[in-house]
Amino acid sequence: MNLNPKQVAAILAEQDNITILTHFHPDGDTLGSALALLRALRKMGKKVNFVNNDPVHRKYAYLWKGLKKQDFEEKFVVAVDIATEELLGDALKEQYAGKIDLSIDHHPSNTMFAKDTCLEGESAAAAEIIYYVIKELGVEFDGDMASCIYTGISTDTGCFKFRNTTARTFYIAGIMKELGADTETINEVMFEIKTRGELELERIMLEGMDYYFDDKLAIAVITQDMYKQTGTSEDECEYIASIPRQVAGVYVGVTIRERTNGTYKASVRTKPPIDASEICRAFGGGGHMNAAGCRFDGTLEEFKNKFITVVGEVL
Ligand SMILES: [Mn+2]
Repeated sequence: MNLNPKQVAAILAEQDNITILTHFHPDGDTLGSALALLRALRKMGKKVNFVNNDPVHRKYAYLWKGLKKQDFEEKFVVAVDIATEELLGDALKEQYAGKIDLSIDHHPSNTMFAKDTCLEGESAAAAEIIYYVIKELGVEFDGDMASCIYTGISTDTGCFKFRNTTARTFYIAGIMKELGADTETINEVMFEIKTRGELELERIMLEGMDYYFDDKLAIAVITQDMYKQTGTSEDECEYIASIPRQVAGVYVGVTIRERTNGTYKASVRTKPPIDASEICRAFGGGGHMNAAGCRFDGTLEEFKNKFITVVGEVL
Protein backbone atom coordinates (compact mmCIF):
# COMPACT_ATOMS: atom_id res chain seq x y z
CA MET A 1 0.00 0.00 0.00
CA ASN A 2 1.22 3.47 -0.86
CA LEU A 3 1.04 5.76 2.17
CA ASN A 4 0.10 9.44 1.99
CA PRO A 5 1.91 12.17 3.99
CA LYS A 6 -0.76 12.05 6.71
CA GLN A 7 -0.22 8.31 7.24
CA VAL A 8 3.56 8.83 7.21
CA ALA A 9 3.22 11.50 9.91
CA ALA A 10 1.08 9.15 12.01
CA ILE A 11 3.77 6.43 11.81
CA LEU A 12 6.63 8.83 12.59
CA ALA A 13 4.75 10.35 15.53
CA GLU A 14 4.78 6.91 17.18
CA GLN A 15 8.51 6.30 16.63
CA ASP A 16 11.72 7.41 18.35
CA ASN A 17 15.47 6.75 17.95
CA ILE A 18 15.26 7.30 14.20
CA THR A 19 17.99 7.11 11.55
CA ILE A 20 17.43 8.89 8.23
CA LEU A 21 19.37 7.57 5.22
CA THR A 22 20.38 9.58 2.14
CA HIS A 23 21.33 8.20 -1.27
CA PHE A 24 24.94 7.73 -2.39
CA HIS A 25 26.70 10.85 -3.70
CA PRO A 26 24.11 12.86 -1.77
CA ASP A 27 22.49 15.79 -3.59
CA GLY A 28 20.43 18.74 -2.44
CA ASP A 29 17.14 16.85 -2.44
CA THR A 30 18.17 13.80 -0.41
CA LEU A 31 20.08 16.03 2.06
CA GLY A 32 17.48 18.80 2.23
CA SER A 33 14.69 16.24 2.75
CA ALA A 34 16.65 14.36 5.43
CA LEU A 35 17.63 17.48 7.36
CA ALA A 36 14.17 19.11 7.19
CA LEU A 37 12.63 15.91 8.56
CA LEU A 38 15.37 15.50 11.16
CA ARG A 39 14.89 19.06 12.40
CA ALA A 40 11.11 18.61 12.61
CA LEU A 41 11.34 15.30 14.51
CA ARG A 42 13.93 16.70 16.93
CA LYS A 43 11.58 19.63 17.60
CA MET A 44 9.08 16.99 18.73
CA GLY A 45 11.68 15.81 21.27
CA LYS A 46 12.71 12.71 19.33
CA LYS A 47 16.24 11.39 18.92
CA VAL A 48 17.21 11.45 15.24
CA ASN A 49 20.41 11.16 13.19
CA PHE A 50 21.11 11.15 9.47
CA VAL A 51 23.70 9.00 7.68
CA ASN A 52 25.49 9.40 4.33
CA ASN A 53 27.36 6.75 2.39
CA ASP A 54 29.77 9.29 0.88
CA PRO A 55 31.42 12.52 1.95
CA VAL A 56 29.17 15.55 1.44
CA HIS A 57 30.36 18.69 -0.29
CA ARG A 58 30.98 21.61 2.08
CA LYS A 59 28.55 23.85 0.18
CA TYR A 60 25.71 21.91 1.86
CA ALA A 61 26.99 22.55 5.40
CA TYR A 62 24.27 25.14 6.18
CA LEU A 63 21.69 22.33 6.07
CA TRP A 64 22.95 20.88 9.37
CA LYS A 65 24.10 24.15 10.93
CA GLY A 66 23.79 23.98 14.72
CA LEU A 67 23.05 20.24 14.81
CA LYS A 68 25.08 17.59 16.61
CA LYS A 69 25.04 13.84 16.25
CA GLN A 70 22.90 12.24 18.96
CA ASP A 71 23.66 9.15 20.97
CA PHE A 72 20.95 6.46 20.96
CA GLU A 73 20.13 2.90 20.04
CA GLU A 74 18.52 3.01 16.61
CA LYS A 75 14.96 1.66 16.42
CA PHE A 76 13.49 3.01 13.18
CA VAL A 77 15.08 3.62 9.77
CA VAL A 78 13.78 6.04 7.12
CA ALA A 79 15.08 6.39 3.54
CA VAL A 80 14.46 9.68 1.70
CA ASP A 81 14.77 10.24 -2.07
CA ILE A 82 16.10 6.67 -2.58
CA ALA A 83 14.58 4.59 -5.40
CA THR A 84 16.40 1.30 -4.80
CA GLU A 85 18.62 -0.26 -2.14
CA GLU A 86 21.48 -0.14 -4.68
CA LEU A 87 21.34 3.64 -4.44
CA LEU A 88 22.20 3.52 -0.74
CA GLY A 89 25.80 2.96 -1.80
CA ASP A 90 27.88 -0.05 -0.83
CA ALA A 91 28.47 0.63 2.87
CA LEU A 92 24.91 1.68 3.72
CA LYS A 93 23.48 -1.13 1.61
CA GLU A 94 25.55 -3.64 3.53
CA GLN A 95 24.29 -2.22 6.80
CA TYR A 96 20.64 -1.43 6.01
CA ALA A 97 19.39 -3.56 3.09
CA GLY A 98 16.19 -5.34 4.13
CA LYS A 99 15.99 -3.29 7.36
CA ILE A 100 14.42 -0.05 6.15
CA ASP A 101 11.09 0.70 7.83
CA LEU A 102 9.90 3.64 5.77
CA SER A 103 10.74 5.06 2.35
CA ILE A 104 9.65 8.57 1.31
CA ASP A 105 10.37 9.05 -2.37
CA HIS A 106 9.38 10.61 -5.69
CA HIS A 107 11.04 8.21 -8.17
CA PRO A 108 8.45 6.24 -10.17
CA SER A 109 11.14 3.52 -10.39
CA ASN A 110 11.04 2.94 -6.59
CA THR A 111 11.27 -0.82 -6.00
CA MET A 112 9.18 -0.78 -2.78
CA PHE A 113 12.14 -2.12 -0.80
CA ALA A 114 10.97 -0.67 2.53
CA LYS A 115 8.33 -2.09 4.88
CA ASP A 116 6.22 1.02 4.22
CA THR A 117 6.50 3.43 1.30
CA CYS A 118 5.16 6.87 0.52
CA LEU A 119 5.77 7.34 -3.20
CA GLU A 120 4.56 10.44 -5.04
CA GLY A 121 5.96 10.15 -8.54
CA GLU A 122 4.53 13.49 -9.66
CA SER A 123 6.48 15.43 -7.00
CA ALA A 124 9.39 17.37 -8.43
CA ALA A 125 11.43 16.62 -5.32
CA ALA A 126 11.21 14.36 -2.29
CA ALA A 127 11.34 17.61 -0.32
CA GLU A 128 7.83 18.46 -1.59
CA ILE A 129 6.50 15.34 0.13
CA ILE A 130 8.54 16.07 3.26
CA TYR A 131 6.90 19.50 3.43
CA TYR A 132 3.46 17.87 3.69
CA VAL A 133 4.72 15.26 6.19
CA ILE A 134 6.04 18.00 8.48
CA LYS A 135 2.78 19.91 8.15
CA GLU A 136 0.87 16.77 9.18
CA LEU A 137 3.24 16.28 12.11
CA GLY A 138 2.08 19.69 13.30
CA VAL A 139 5.60 21.04 13.75
CA GLU A 140 6.05 24.76 13.23
CA PHE A 141 8.53 25.59 10.45
CA ASP A 142 11.59 27.70 11.21
CA GLY A 143 13.95 29.36 8.74
CA ASP A 144 16.44 26.46 8.83
CA MET A 145 13.76 23.89 8.00
CA ALA A 146 12.45 26.14 5.23
CA SER A 147 15.97 26.43 3.79
CA CYS A 148 16.29 22.63 3.80
CA ILE A 149 13.00 22.14 1.92
CA TYR A 150 13.83 24.95 -0.50
CA THR A 151 17.24 23.37 -1.20
CA GLY A 152 15.63 20.04 -2.11
CA ILE A 153 13.05 21.62 -4.37
CA SER A 154 15.35 24.08 -6.10
CA THR A 155 18.16 21.58 -6.77
CA ASP A 156 15.91 18.84 -8.17
CA THR A 157 14.26 21.35 -10.52
CA GLY A 158 17.50 23.03 -11.64
CA CYS A 159 16.23 26.21 -9.97
CA PHE A 160 12.69 25.73 -11.34
CA LYS A 161 13.89 25.25 -14.93
CA PHE A 162 13.25 21.53 -15.46
CA ARG A 163 9.96 20.11 -16.73
CA ASN A 164 9.24 18.37 -13.42
CA THR A 165 8.43 21.82 -11.96
CA THR A 166 4.71 22.15 -11.24
CA ALA A 167 2.42 24.83 -9.82
CA ARG A 168 2.70 22.97 -6.50
CA THR A 169 6.51 23.26 -6.67
CA PHE A 170 6.30 27.05 -6.93
CA TYR A 171 3.59 27.13 -4.27
CA ILE A 172 5.71 25.25 -1.70
CA ALA A 173 8.80 27.27 -2.61
CA GLY A 174 6.78 30.44 -2.02
CA ILE A 175 5.73 29.26 1.42
CA MET A 176 9.37 28.38 2.24
CA LYS A 177 10.44 31.89 1.22
CA GLU A 178 7.77 33.35 3.49
CA LEU A 179 8.90 31.12 6.38
CA GLY A 180 12.46 32.38 6.13
CA ALA A 181 14.31 30.20 3.60
CA ASP A 182 17.51 31.99 2.58
CA THR A 183 16.73 31.71 -1.12
CA GLU A 184 19.26 34.30 -2.31
CA THR A 185 22.24 32.53 -0.72
CA ILE A 186 21.01 29.05 -1.69
CA ASN A 187 20.47 30.05 -5.34
CA GLU A 188 23.88 31.66 -5.48
CA VAL A 189 25.71 28.73 -3.89
CA MET A 190 23.84 26.05 -5.87
CA PHE A 191 23.37 27.66 -9.28
CA GLU A 192 25.64 30.63 -9.79
CA ILE A 193 29.10 30.24 -8.28
CA LYS A 194 31.55 27.78 -9.84
CA THR A 195 35.19 27.25 -8.98
CA ARG A 196 37.88 27.78 -11.62
CA GLY A 197 38.46 24.04 -11.50
CA GLU A 198 34.82 23.32 -12.28
CA LEU A 199 34.87 25.69 -15.25
CA GLU A 200 38.09 24.09 -16.46
CA LEU A 201 36.50 20.64 -16.14
CA GLU A 202 33.54 21.89 -18.20
CA ARG A 203 35.91 23.16 -20.88
CA ILE A 204 37.75 19.84 -21.19
CA MET A 205 34.51 17.89 -21.15
CA LEU A 206 32.98 20.04 -23.92
CA GLU A 207 36.08 19.63 -26.07
CA GLY A 208 35.56 15.87 -26.08
CA MET A 209 31.75 15.83 -26.43
CA ASP A 210 30.50 13.70 -29.34
CA TYR A 211 27.28 14.09 -31.31
CA TYR A 212 25.24 11.39 -33.05
CA PHE A 213 21.98 11.07 -35.02
CA ASP A 214 22.05 14.58 -36.53
CA ASP A 215 23.08 16.04 -33.18
CA LYS A 216 20.03 14.61 -31.36
CA LEU A 217 22.29 12.64 -29.02
CA ALA A 218 25.28 14.18 -27.25
CA ILE A 219 27.67 12.11 -25.14
CA ALA A 220 30.21 13.70 -22.81
CA VAL A 221 32.79 11.82 -20.78
CA ILE A 222 34.51 12.71 -17.51
CA THR A 223 37.42 10.56 -16.41
CA GLN A 224 39.14 10.35 -13.02
CA ASP A 225 42.13 11.89 -14.76
CA MET A 226 40.10 14.97 -15.64
CA TYR A 227 39.09 15.44 -12.00
CA LYS A 228 42.76 15.19 -11.03
CA GLN A 229 43.86 17.59 -13.75
CA THR A 230 41.37 20.26 -12.63
CA GLY A 231 41.49 19.66 -8.88
CA THR A 232 37.78 18.83 -8.79
CA SER A 233 35.82 15.84 -7.55
CA GLU A 234 32.62 14.14 -8.54
CA ASP A 235 30.48 15.45 -5.68
CA GLU A 236 31.30 19.05 -6.64
CA CYS A 237 30.17 18.69 -10.22
CA GLU A 238 26.61 17.35 -10.05
CA TYR A 239 25.25 20.12 -12.26
CA ILE A 240 27.52 19.15 -15.13
CA ALA A 241 25.09 16.39 -16.21
CA SER A 242 22.63 19.01 -17.43
CA ILE A 243 25.10 20.57 -19.90
CA PRO A 244 24.87 18.18 -22.93
CA ARG A 245 21.08 18.63 -23.09
CA GLN A 246 21.49 22.43 -23.21
CA VAL A 247 22.62 22.16 -26.83
CA ALA A 248 19.89 23.18 -29.30
CA GLY A 249 18.55 20.13 -31.11
CA VAL A 250 19.84 17.61 -28.58
CA TYR A 251 17.08 15.35 -27.27
CA VAL A 252 19.29 13.04 -25.23
CA GLY A 253 22.29 14.31 -23.27
CA VAL A 254 24.48 11.64 -21.70
CA THR A 255 27.26 12.37 -19.25
CA ILE A 256 29.44 9.34 -18.57
CA ARG A 257 31.65 9.48 -15.51
CA GLU A 258 34.44 7.15 -14.54
CA ARG A 259 34.12 6.04 -10.92
CA THR A 260 37.07 5.64 -8.57
CA ASN A 261 36.93 1.84 -8.97
CA GLY A 262 37.33 2.09 -12.76
CA THR A 263 33.69 1.30 -13.63
CA TYR A 264 31.36 3.85 -15.20
CA LYS A 265 28.09 5.56 -14.46
CA ALA A 266 25.98 7.79 -16.63
CA SER A 267 23.49 10.60 -16.12
CA VAL A 268 20.88 10.86 -18.86
CA ARG A 269 18.90 14.05 -19.46
CA THR A 270 16.22 14.22 -22.13
CA LYS A 271 13.75 16.57 -23.77
CA PRO A 272 10.17 15.39 -24.45
CA PRO A 273 9.00 13.03 -25.77
CA ILE A 274 12.11 10.98 -24.96
CA ASP A 275 11.92 9.06 -21.67
CA ALA A 276 15.27 9.09 -19.83
CA SER A 277 14.22 6.37 -17.38
CA GLU A 278 13.35 4.02 -20.27
CA ILE A 279 16.84 4.48 -21.71
CA CYS A 280 18.44 3.79 -18.33
CA ARG A 281 16.31 0.71 -17.74
CA ALA A 282 18.20 -0.93 -20.62
CA PHE A 283 21.24 -0.73 -18.31
CA GLY A 284 19.40 -1.77 -15.13
CA GLY A 285 19.09 1.84 -13.96
CA GLY A 286 16.14 4.18 -13.63
CA GLY A 287 14.88 7.59 -12.59
CA HIS A 288 12.46 10.16 -13.93
CA MET A 289 10.99 11.06 -17.34
CA ASN A 290 13.63 13.69 -18.14
CA ALA A 291 16.45 12.74 -15.75
CA ALA A 292 17.73 9.26 -15.00
CA GLY A 293 20.93 7.34 -14.32
CA CYS A 294 22.63 3.97 -14.65
CA ARG A 295 25.91 2.16 -14.07
CA PHE A 296 28.05 -0.05 -16.28
CA ASP A 297 30.87 -2.50 -15.54
CA GLY A 298 32.41 -2.84 -19.04
CA THR A 299 34.74 -0.52 -20.94
CA LEU A 300 34.01 3.08 -21.87
CA GLU A 301 33.75 2.18 -25.56
CA GLU A 302 31.21 -0.57 -24.81
CA PHE A 303 29.19 1.81 -22.66
CA LYS A 304 29.14 4.49 -25.37
CA ASN A 305 28.23 2.00 -28.09
CA LYS A 306 25.37 0.58 -26.05
CA PHE A 307 24.02 4.10 -25.55
CA ILE A 308 24.20 4.75 -29.29
CA THR A 309 22.24 1.53 -29.91
CA VAL A 310 19.65 2.08 -27.17
CA VAL A 311 19.09 5.77 -27.93
CA GLY A 312 18.96 5.02 -31.68
CA GLU A 313 15.94 2.81 -31.00
CA VAL A 314 13.96 5.48 -29.11
CA LEU A 315 14.81 8.52 -31.28
MN1 LIG B 1 15.07 13.80 -5.61
